Amino acid sequence: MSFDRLLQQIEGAKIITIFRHSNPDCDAAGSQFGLKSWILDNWPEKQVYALGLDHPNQGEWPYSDEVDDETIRQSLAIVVDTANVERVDDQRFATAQYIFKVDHHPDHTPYGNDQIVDVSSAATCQILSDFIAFCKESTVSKKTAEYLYAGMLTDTLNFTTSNTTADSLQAAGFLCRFGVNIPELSRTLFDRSLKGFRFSAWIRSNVSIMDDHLGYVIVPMSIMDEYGMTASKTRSFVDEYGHVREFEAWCVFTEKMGEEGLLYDGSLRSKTVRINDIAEKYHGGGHVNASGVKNLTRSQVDEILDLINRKIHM
Ligand SMILES: [Mn+2]
Repeated sequence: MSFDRLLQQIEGAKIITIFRHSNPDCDAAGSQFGLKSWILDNWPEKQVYALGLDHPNQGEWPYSDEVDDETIRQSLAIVVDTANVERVDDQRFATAQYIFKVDHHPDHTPYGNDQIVDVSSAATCQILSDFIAFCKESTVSKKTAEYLYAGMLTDTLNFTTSNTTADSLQAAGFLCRFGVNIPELSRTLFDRSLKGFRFSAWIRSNVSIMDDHLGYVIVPMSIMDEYGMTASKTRSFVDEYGHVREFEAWCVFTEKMGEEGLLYDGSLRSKTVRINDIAEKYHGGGHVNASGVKNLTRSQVDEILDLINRKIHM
């Protein structure tokens, strides 16, 4: 059983480094800081470091630790929520003594010495919650529980995504027993700034609609500047289109300057049609109903919209 092996590795390691993907969402940060916090709840003498250069742009998270190369070389590296090696934020993970991957994305390119990959889990935080429940009688601080709960809440969009299951709710329920402040945490994660409130009005009023069922927008750099939005923050507004009865799929593309002209990154979402196969054709990927694409030309954006639209009508 893989939970056994993860526990054994943690018990046996003096130094543990925890890595996440670049441009971390709350599941990446939550699983990373939740695991670090839980290890220290139970083994305060261990050296545990959470690494990564980028800072999450939702919720409130500690800043990453800084460690030298030698410490990483001597460590057990646990990489959370990251499907492939290229996406790990801090490539020094590869130099660690032992590498353990914990993830819920499709495992196209396994890496490391051992792994727990469960694609039926709605979040990596759900896997870690199950892991902690498996480690009976362990200490779970409120902080640990809140980090993991935050990852579950955001990856499942408040337990509404198609991969939310009874097991997800069970895992969240388990965490809440350790004192999670549900309304406060929810406000920390989902309340928006006035700036964001205003930008949501822009993104709603500028939606383009294909055949009533596909809503999308391509956000120019000038608009992101005007509203003080980064590209990744802008794409996170894709959820603004997620509650329109007529929409089967919805996308937000952001413009950027590439070496040979304008390029586009996109966030793609759908209710039921599969879109990650389309994303994979265009340097992207992700979950069945939530994927991302990068570095597209303008005509590739149109191709993707056309492919999604055709799939809706299949
Ligand atoms: Mn995740």
